[in-house]
Amino acid sequence: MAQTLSIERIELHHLALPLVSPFEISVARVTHSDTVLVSVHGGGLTGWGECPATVGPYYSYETSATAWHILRDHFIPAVLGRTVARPADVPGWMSHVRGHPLARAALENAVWDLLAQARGCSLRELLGGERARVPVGVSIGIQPDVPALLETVERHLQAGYRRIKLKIKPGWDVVPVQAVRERWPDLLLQVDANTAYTLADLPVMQALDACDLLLIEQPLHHDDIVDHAELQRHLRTPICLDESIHSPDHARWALQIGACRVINIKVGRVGGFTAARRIHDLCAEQGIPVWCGGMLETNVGRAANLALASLPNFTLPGDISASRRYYHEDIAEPDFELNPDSTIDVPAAPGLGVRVRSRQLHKWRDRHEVFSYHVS
Ligand code: OSB
Ligand code: MG
Repeated sequence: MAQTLSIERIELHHLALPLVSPFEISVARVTHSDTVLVSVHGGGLTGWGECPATVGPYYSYETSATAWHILRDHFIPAVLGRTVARPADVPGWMSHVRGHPLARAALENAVWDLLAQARGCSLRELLGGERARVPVGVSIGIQPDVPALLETVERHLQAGYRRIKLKIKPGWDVVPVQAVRERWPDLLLQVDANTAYTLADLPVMQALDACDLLLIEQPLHHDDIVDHAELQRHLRTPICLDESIHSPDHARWALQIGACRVINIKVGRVGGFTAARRIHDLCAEQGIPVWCGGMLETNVGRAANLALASLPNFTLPGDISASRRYYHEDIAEPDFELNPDSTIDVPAAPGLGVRVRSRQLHKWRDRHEVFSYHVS
């Protein structure tokens, strides 16, 4: 398509937005978002992207501070002032920088939003997504004890979620998972260890294997695929990789050696929509189901996740819950609601289909920087 745009200005916005309730995973306890939003301005339009870094380098090595530095000093200078015709042009402009996928994705995805708006189509359409609503579940953090866990699961089932993911760690695994399984024998249930185990924990994994789980997510080291392949050979339950898959090549290598049978695609972790879509296509060719992971995003990142999850091979429910589960006052509107069939509607308005609430942005923004392109 001939529609091109000049990238005239890019802004960075850091937000510290308190979560409705703290979220605990094996490696960290999260109480608020530590998000960098990127806005890309051109042709009178503004595109948004979210970098959902965690408070410290716990999920990956990136933090909001490293993302800010890499965006300001490396990615933004490589993109500012360019003329863009297709969003898939953007990764090439940034390919000389190693790593930093969360930062990279935020900028690339903002350009996708901008170009979708310029063409008057939704991000879903620009990505080639097919579905107008996508199946979703809820991810439940580590709880203080089993009664609290059962109560939390019950509350989310009441709210309409039909798939539950439990965070586990050594000392919080077989007992709570068995308790949930006994209480709800037919529940679509899966677990996520966020890298907390080693091959020496095979007996724990075998006990979980008997719990009729949809999948076991990232049990072993964050940059391992070899031990995962060994573990998968001992389990009936599919292993799903999250932290270990950073690119289409990582996905191909993991599948080649049998390290997993399912992949969690997070658009940030793999560096943007271009890579995310490639992983989706690769998995589809190999008959490997994928699902869309979450990083406690604001509605900006949630809209992006919904557009991605509308692609046809996202057959398992995503970690994309209703807005009210995350923040009291989200930075963008409209809020996303859960449908009675445990789905969420994919935005149909142009671009991401959400609008940043400037009052909220100013209230929660604690750092802001503007980069303008001047022809010299
Ligand atoms: O491993 O999926 C994960 C949140 C922070 C870091 C890692 C993970 C998560 C989640 C959040 O599970 C799921 C959501 O956004 O609802
Ligand atoms: Mg995970």
